[in-house]
Amino acid sequence: MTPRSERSERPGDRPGRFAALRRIAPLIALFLLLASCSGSGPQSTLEPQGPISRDIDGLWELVFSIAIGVFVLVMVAYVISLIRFRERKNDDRRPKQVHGNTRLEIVWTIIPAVILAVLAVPTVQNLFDIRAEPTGADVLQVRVTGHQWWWEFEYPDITSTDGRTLITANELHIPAGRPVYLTMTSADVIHSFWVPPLNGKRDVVPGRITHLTLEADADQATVDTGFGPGVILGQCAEFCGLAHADMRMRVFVHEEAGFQAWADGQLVPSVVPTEGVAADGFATFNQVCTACHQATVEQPDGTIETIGLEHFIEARGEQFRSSYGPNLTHFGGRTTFGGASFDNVEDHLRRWLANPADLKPMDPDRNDLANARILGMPNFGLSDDEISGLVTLLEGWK
Ligand code: HEC
Ligand SMILES: [Cu+2]
Repeated sequence: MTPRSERSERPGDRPGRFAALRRIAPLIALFLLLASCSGSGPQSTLEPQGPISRDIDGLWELVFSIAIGVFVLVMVAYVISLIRFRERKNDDRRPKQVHGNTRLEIVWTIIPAVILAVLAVPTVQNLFDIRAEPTGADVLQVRVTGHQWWWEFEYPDITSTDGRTLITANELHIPAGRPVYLTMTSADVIHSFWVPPLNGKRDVVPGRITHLTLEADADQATVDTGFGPGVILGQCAEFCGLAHADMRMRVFVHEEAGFQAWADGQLVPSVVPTEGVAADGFATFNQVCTACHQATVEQPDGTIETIGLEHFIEARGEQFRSSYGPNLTHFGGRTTFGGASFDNVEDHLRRWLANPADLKPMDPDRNDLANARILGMPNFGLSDDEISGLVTLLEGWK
């Protein structure tokens, strides 16, 4: 073995005084790059907007602060040893060799065990709290169906006088300060429902039913997270195919009165136009679009009907009311579409109707309606006039 004193005098070693620094420079750059990703992200779990997510965040803070404590202790001990016991010239001391020291072994077994026990108690407690079904008169029930690549919401307890339930897509409206109990399934593959500021994520599985409770703070309706007052972003968190990244959603948190007003408005049927381009649009809608989309409309003679194909999805013996595409009754009142990925403005809607897969990656060529297998909205080769009619119709259905 080469004696140590000789090693450091190998030729070529001297000019490399900064070699070590140069070697770790890429690491430092990477660290700075990653650090620049911090700051307030709209989908951060570290900025909870409700009691459930705050509990989860509390756990994270507990674990993190203990980890920091351990890190600091270890680092201080490490640096002290580096300095105090560093090798000096003509120094052939060897540290005292320790092996099989029972007292040490016991100490470093007990300390981690105690830390883990301290973490386990609140973690398990939290797990049970999060999973528990909320009770009480103020709980709002919502049924969620995940589709490739959009979210369908039904409010089973919000019904019109003629027995229709409230159905909407991608934009979930909830009252602040009330628990919202989600009963979820999927129409096709496994998705995952995730609105980070309101709770953790929960898988949405075909043929099964899973639950999740959302609750926003009582004053959340007025908090602007950068997307408007009370708007919170979420998205599918389980890779589910081509447009997984465009399977997003928005949660609109309202004060109680605002929520009731929204719900009442959603139950009002949209009007069938009798003249102008909108009437032409409705003719096209009836011909082409009702194979997949539903809309509740009031005919000129006052009759109210829901047009379009209804489709039920079965999970564990329960029927989820659904359709192949989003319910369009109040499409014009939604701020986004296509899995909450595009602002609902005329220009985007025109592009969508001209060729949906051009705006959002979808695979409608593989649609198999007979087997309820839908992988996106097809291009119907609509003319400019037809598109204008449909845009006027749908944007008018507020
Ligand atoms: C073969 C079934 C099918 C037909 C027919 C169909 N669509 Fe769609 N449509 C879909 C699907 C599926 C989506 C959801 C796509 C996504 O976001 O991933 C959709 C989404 C939409 C959306 C966005 C809704 C939202 O809130 O996200 C609009 C608007 C729309 N379709 C309009 C139409 C119009 C107008 C027609 C008739 C010209 C039509 N669709 C015909 C399947 C269909
Ligand atoms: Cu998904």
